[in-house]
Amino acid sequence: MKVLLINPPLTQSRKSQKRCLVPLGLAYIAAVLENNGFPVKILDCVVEGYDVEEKFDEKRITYGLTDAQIRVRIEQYEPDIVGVSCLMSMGSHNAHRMCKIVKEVNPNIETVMGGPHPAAMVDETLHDANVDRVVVGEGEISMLEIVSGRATGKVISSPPMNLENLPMPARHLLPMEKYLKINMPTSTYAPSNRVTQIETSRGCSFNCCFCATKNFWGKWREHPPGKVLDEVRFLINRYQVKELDIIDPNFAFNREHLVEILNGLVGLGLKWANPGGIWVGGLDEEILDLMRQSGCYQLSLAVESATPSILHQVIRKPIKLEKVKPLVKYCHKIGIDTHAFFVTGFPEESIEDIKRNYEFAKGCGFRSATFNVITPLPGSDIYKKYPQTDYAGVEPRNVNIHHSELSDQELERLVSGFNKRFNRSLLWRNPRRFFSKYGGNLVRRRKVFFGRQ
Ligand code: B12
Ligand code: SF4
Repeated sequence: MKVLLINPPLTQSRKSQKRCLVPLGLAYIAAVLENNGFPVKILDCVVEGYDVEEKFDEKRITYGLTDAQIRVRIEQYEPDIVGVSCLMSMGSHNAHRMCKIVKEVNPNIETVMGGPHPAAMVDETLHDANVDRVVVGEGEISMLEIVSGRATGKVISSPPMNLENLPMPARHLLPMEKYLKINMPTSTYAPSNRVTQIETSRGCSFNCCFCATKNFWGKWREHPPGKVLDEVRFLINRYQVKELDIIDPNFAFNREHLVEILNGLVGLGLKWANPGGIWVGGLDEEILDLMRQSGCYQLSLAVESATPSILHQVIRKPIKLEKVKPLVKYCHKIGIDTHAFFVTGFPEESIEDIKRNYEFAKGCGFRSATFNVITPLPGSDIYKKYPQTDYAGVEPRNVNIHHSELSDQELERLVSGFNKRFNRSLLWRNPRRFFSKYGGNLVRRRKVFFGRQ
């Protein structure tokens, strides 16, 4: 049984920073299959075709290998099973296109789709005749069951794993040097030139209304710290990694786990960030000191809303707003840069509530901030209330839930104004920091305007 795992090309707004991340989920699945004696390859269309851009529509591009190139790869390898990853709803059309190409090459190849989007939209995904099966939840055990011929039915799921027994991701099946060279990790601010992704835990025990994590992964679970630190040392020795891009959804959830990992990182000479956003409730001065000592250069604080009723009753994030300003001040004192995440535009928010987010971010002294418009993502609780059909448009720049007092255009303009004003003011406050943060973005935009496309 030969298996090919595909990470499809990405579609995104022309204005967004392109990224190129190691598809860790596929690498974990591949490791489990290899350990059980199955031949497996990973085709990451993003890293292999990073410079190939196609117009998707007036506002968006798709980047990655072309369909013709992908077809050749499938023909050459002749797999029996192809697994296609579909993490983001806004990219689901690309995952479906991969399955179509597979079936055109050979209709006898079995296609399996997995990831948060198909797991949330099982029936719709299976409505596509090119998709034979959908995996719901973590893929390692389910894919092993499928490849071993033990799985029955079109929808396969397995209970959350004990991560202790999970092997290291099969990075040897990926062109690691290419990721390190392209150097477009999650962090816009990465100061190092050899940055790679790592996971130290899965899931989250909270259930913020806009997030798909809890419903997909279940409660927070740890990779044992000793195992994580072995993996870090391996990354340093094998790939000369200088910086970790920690992709955990809630890295600061369990203090004991966090402290053990941070203590292990001290002295290794690495830098790290957790750019997806850190839980404010897990931070205090003692932890921040340890974070700094262990190489943390930047924290993105997931504040979400400056209005307590929106934060606690609508969003359901357990944090205390009064903690934020002193934490930001302390971060700056010890040399950690700060970014803030807000999500706004809930129908329950008044215009004053929406504007309060901007003022709060300014008042706390954050160096930069992202204000997102509430996006009903498949897999999140809020999606059940506001289901969407045009997934390509379900992204935090677009208004997908109508506001009671503002038109869609007014809301979009207001929020995009926050982003521009807040981050542009950094240019005048601190030009050096502005260019170190946004230099990469500016280069990319120059390419959009003057170069390819
Ligand atoms: C890294 C990341 C990214 C990276 C890209 C990752 C990549 N390789 O393509 C970047 C930074 C580009 C990104 C961008 C966005 N992201 Co993102 N991202 C993540 C993040 C933090 C980690 C993904 C990861 O590596 N996980 C760890 C590995 C081990 O898990 P995994 O890849 O999911 O794989 C496991 C399972 O999903 C499953 N599986 C996956 N593929 C397959 C395939 C098969 C065949 C099988 C059987 C199983 C399977 O098994 C794997 C092992 O258990 C997740 C949250 C999270 N922690 O999972 C959000 C997440 C995937 N992102 C999300 C979102 C919303 C976005 C954005 C829209 C956000 C934005 N601000 O614009 C953009 C969209 C980008 C685009 N153009 O499409 C949502 C998706 C929800 C949804 N329904 O759309 C998530 C779930 C976070 C959330 N808020 O809930 N993201
Ligand atoms: S947004 Fe963060 S804290 Fe909230 S449920 Fe998702 S991962 Fe957990």
